Amino acid sequence: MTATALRHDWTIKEARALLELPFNDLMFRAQAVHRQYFDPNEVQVSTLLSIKTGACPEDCKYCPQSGHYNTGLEKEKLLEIERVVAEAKAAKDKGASRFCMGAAWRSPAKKDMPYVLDMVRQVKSLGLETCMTLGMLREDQALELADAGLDYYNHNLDTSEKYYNHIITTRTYQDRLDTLDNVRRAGMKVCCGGIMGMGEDLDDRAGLLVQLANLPHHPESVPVNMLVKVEGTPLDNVDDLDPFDFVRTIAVARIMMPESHVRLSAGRENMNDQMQALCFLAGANSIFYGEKLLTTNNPEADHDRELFQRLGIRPEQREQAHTEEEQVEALSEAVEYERTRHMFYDATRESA
Ligand code: SAM
Ligand code: DTB
Ligand code: SF4
Repeated sequence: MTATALRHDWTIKEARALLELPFNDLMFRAQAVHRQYFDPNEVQVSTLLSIKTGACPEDCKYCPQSGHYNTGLEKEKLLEIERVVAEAKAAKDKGASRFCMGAAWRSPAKKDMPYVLDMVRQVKSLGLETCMTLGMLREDQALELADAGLDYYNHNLDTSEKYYNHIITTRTYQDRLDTLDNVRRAGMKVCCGGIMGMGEDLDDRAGLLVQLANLPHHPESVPVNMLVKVEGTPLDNVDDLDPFDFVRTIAVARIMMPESHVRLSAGRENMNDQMQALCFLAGANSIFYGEKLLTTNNPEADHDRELFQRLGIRPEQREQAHTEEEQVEALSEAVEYERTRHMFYDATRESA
């Protein structure tokens, strides 16, 4: 079978037609595409940590961390590097392959960059993939992060261009596209998606998917978040999205961006196991794992392990999961193994 070709010329009409397919037809098509590019029983696992919490100058209406709304959130300064590294180690021990660090900034300040770059280097040296989401990036900042070894940068478009102004007024859609361009040109992988359930209509969901799929390169990672409604934010009382419409969005993301990891992101705490299983069937193959997202709750790690087991899902292993230390250890184990074989000539020993 020839693999579905990657396209960058999707129209809203096409995306909308996919979203409106009979549910079973859509699931069948999404699963067929998924199997051309991925092992259907593997899901990538990332853990999130908020490295700077609250008091954000932006006014994103969904966000508990915006300083414009009173959500009762406790603010925190930039975390110390040792604390971040300890959290990353714990995430790795629990089975995460990627560690994502998020800061409630409009963009990183000059004084914070050296700390952030050090965090990237130290977390990476543990053998984890690294991801950061720090707000808007200039070209020079993106290059610095890439040089430090940052693998992924997360920056979401959140919704369609048409609905965007209803959700955020302190930065434009074009600002977001510019950051994505800077990240891509610096050579990092792009993590970019959006939020469903903010009162958007079908055309807005189609519009977001078209924006993502028509980028010059599809984002390697596409987080699809279900709005987590937080008291004190303007979207606290918005109507619930039909859960099937959420699953449909995942399926259409899978069809339009067949090579990307589609992440079933925020909102799993309010989804039952059956709904999550439908999302995996629709082609989601990545999750956030660990009890906390940035500031809100995520399912218990034990519950996710059990769900994976019940569904026969394995956590995806990263291709090069080895730190320098692990490589040296693996090499000395190999030498030790050879030492025990009679054909091995050991120049470090005197001949018998
Ligand atoms: N300040 C940076 C930025 O906005 O780019 C990084 C952190 S921000 C919290 C990262 C993303 O989290 C947002 O773009 C949004 O898509 C998602 N997010 C924030 N609050 C959310 C909520 N209540 N429900 C679902 N997703 C949310
Ligand atoms: C993304 O798309 N979702 C994550 C991550 N990227 C940074 C964040 C979800 C945040 C949910 C609200 C909170 O916990 O504060
Ligand atoms: Fe700030 Fe990011 Fe929250 Fe917007 S989404 S208010 S930029 S932390």
